[in-house]
Amino acid sequence: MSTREERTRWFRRDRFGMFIHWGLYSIPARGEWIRGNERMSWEQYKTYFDEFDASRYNPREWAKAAKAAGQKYAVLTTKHHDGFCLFDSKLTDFKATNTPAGRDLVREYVEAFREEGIAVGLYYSIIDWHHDDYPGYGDKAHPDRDNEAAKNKPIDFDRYLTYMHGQVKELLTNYGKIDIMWFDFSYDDMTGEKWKATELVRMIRSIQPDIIIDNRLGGNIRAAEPVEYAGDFFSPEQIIPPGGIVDVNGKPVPWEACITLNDHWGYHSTDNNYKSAQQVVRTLVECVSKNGNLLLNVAPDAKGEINRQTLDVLHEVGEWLRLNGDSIYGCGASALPKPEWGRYTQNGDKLYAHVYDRGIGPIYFEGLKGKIKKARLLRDGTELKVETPWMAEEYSDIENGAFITLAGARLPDEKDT
Ligand code: FUL
Repeated sequence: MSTREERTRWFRRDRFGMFIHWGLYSIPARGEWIRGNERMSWEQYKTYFDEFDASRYNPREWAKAAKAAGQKYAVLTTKHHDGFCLFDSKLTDFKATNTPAGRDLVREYVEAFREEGIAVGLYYSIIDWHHDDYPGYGDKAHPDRDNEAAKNKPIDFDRYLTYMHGQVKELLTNYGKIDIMWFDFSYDDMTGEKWKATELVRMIRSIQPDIIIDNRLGGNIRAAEPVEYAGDFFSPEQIIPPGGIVDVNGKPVPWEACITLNDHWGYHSTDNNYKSAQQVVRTLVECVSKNGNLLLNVAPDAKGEINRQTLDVLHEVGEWLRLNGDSIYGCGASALPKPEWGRYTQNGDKLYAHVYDRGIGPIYFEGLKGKIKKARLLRDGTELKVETPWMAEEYSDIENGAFITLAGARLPDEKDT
C-alpha cells in the first residue's frame, strides 16, 4: 500500500482546488445548514425536492471555470447534512434522479472535470438529517426529532452505518477513479470507531488504493503514528493555521484550508461579501507559504449556475496564476523567516518573493548576501538588480542581507492602472 507521502504528492504540488456546495438548499438560498438552523419540517423541505430541476446544470462550464482559475482539483458535495444525494444511490429514494432533474449529477460532474484534466474529489457528509437511524448532532439534532415522541424513538445506528458505508462504496465503485474522499464530520464523542472508520477506510483503500482522505472521520493526524482513519491531510475550515501544520515530531502534515468566497458555503442570494481576486491570491500564497493548499468554495444557484461575480474573481485569479503560477504549483514553505514586506514560497533553489509592501526603495532580503544568483520579475521575466547593502559595515543588522531593486517594475497583484 502507498504511503501518505506518496499518495499526497500530486496534492502537495497542485495546491489549489475548487470546492462546490450544491444541493436542495440552493433553492431557499440561505446557506446549506438551512434545514437544521431553521428547524424546517420534512414537509417544508420536501417542496425543494419536488422542484429541484438543475435546468442550467452544465458541469463542463464549471470545469472550464475551474481550469481557467488555475484550479487543479475539485470537490463536490455528493451528499450534505440534509441527506440529499446528487448521485443515483440504490440505497435511498432521496436523490437527484427522483427530482425533476432526473439525472445523476455526480456522474456528469466526474466526467466533465476529468475531461478538463482536473482531479476529482467527492465530499460526503457522515451527518444525515434525513436518515431515520441517524442520531442527531448536538442541539442541532435531527430536524425531524424536535417533538418528544420523535426524540425518544429508538434508532438502529448500525443500520445507518451500513447505509453510510454502502453509499461510500457506491461512490467509489460507480464513477471510475476518484482522487479525494472528503468526509464531513466527526464531532463531540462521535468520532472514529463510532463510525466504524477503520473498516470504512480499509474498504475505501481496497477499491481506490491511491485515493486521499481528509481528517474529518476523527483520530489525530498529528500523532507520531496516526490511526488509519486519521486521514491523509488536515482540513482547517475558514482559517489558515498560523504556523502551518506539523506532527508531534515537527514533520509537516499535508493540509488544505477550505475557505468560502463570500460568507456562505451554499448559495446565498443576498450575501455579496465576495473576496476580491487579490484577497484570494494572497490567501493562496499564504497557504503555500505554510506548506498548505487552498480549497476555494463556489456556490452554484438552484438551477446549477455559478454567478457572474464568482466567475469574474475566478477568472482574475487564473490570470494571475497564468503569469505567476510557478510561485504556487510545486512550491512550499521556505526555511527563511517571514519577510516584513510579504511572503516567501519556494521550490528547490528557486525562492519566490511575494511583495505586498514595496515601501520606498529596494526590497531587503535578510540573510541572502551573496546567495542570489539572479533575480527576475516572475510576471514578465524582467531582470532585477541585486545589490549588497550600501554602508553594511555601519549597519551590522543588515550585513548579511541583499537588496533587490524593483525600480518601475509592476508587482504581480498591482493593477495596470
Ligand atoms: C462544515 C459543514 O457543516 C459546512 O456546512 C460546510 O460543508 C463545511 C465545509 O464543513 O463543517
